[in-house]
Amino acid sequence: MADLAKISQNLIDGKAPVVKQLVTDAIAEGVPAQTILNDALIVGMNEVGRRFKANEFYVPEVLLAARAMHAAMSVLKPLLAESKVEPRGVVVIGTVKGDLHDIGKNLVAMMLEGSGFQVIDAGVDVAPEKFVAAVKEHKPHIVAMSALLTTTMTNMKTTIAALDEAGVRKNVKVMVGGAPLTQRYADEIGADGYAPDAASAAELATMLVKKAA
Ligand code: B1M
Repeated sequence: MADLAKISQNLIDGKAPVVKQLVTDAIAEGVPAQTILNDALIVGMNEVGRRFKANEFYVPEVLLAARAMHAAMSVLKPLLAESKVEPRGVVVIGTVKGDLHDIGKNLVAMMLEGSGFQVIDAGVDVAPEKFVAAVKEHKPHIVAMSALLTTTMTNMKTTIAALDEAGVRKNVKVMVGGAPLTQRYADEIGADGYAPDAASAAELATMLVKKAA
C-alpha cells in the first residue's frame, strides 16, 4: 500500500531520487496521479513553505525540495495530462519584470496543471510587453503574475496598464500572488483576484474561469 506520508516526508527532506521512485511505485499500485499530487506532494511543499516562514528552512532546503517536486512531476505530468478531457482553461503565468524568484510561481503552475489548466510559463523577469505578446499569441483565460520583492510588485500594475493599452485587458482575468502581496494591493491595482498560496491559486483560477463563462 502506497505511503503518501512517506512521499511527503522525503519531499520535505529534498530526496529527489527517492521521491521519484516512491511516486513511480504508487502509480504502479494504482494510486491516482491527482491523489499523489494533492495528498503527498502539495502537502509536502506546503510544509516546506511553512518551515520557510518559520525560519526553520533556508534557501538550500527549499531548492532541494523543489528539485524533488520536479522529479515527481516528471512522472505525474503525462498522467495528469492524459486524464484531462478538455483543459479547464489556459493560463499564462510569469514572475514580473526585475524578479527572478520562481519557486512559488512554479508551484502555482504545477497546481494549476494539476487542476486541469493548460499553463504557458513565460518564466521570470517577464516584462509587461512580454505578457502582452503572450496574451496575443496564446489567448489565455487568465494572466497570472507572481512577485516576491516589494520593489518588483509594482510591475504588476504596469503590466495591467500595458494589457489595457494593448486592448486585451478585457479578454483576460488577472490574478496575482507572492509573499509581499495582499488582497488590498490586488484590489488597488485592479487585479481580478489574489491568492496567498499555490493551493488557493488553483481554486481562484477555477472560480475566475467559471465567472467568465
Ligand atoms: Co530572495 N528574497 N532575493 N532569493 N528569497 C526573498 C523574497 C526575501 C523575503 C528574503 C529576505 O530578505 N528575508 C527578500 C525580499 C524582501 C522584500 O522585497 N520584501 C529577498 C531578496 C531581497 C532577494 C535579493 C534582492 C537578494 C540580493 O540579491 N540582495 C535577490 C533578488 C533577485 C531578483 O529577483 N532580482 C534575491 C535572490 C534570491 C535567490 C536567487 C537566491 C533565491 C530565488 C531562487 C529561485 O526562486 N529560483 C531566493 C530565495 C529562495 C528567497 C527566499 C529565501 C525564499 C523564496 C521562496 O522560494 N519561498 C525568500 C525568503 C522567504 O520567503 N523566507 C526570499 C518558497 C515559495 C514556495 O514561497 O515564493 O512565497 P513563495 O510562493 C508561495 C506564495 O507566495 C504563493 O504561492 C506560493 C506557494 O504556496 N504565490 C502565489 C507565489 N506566486 C503566486 C502567484 C499567484 C498566487 C500565489 O497567482 C498568480
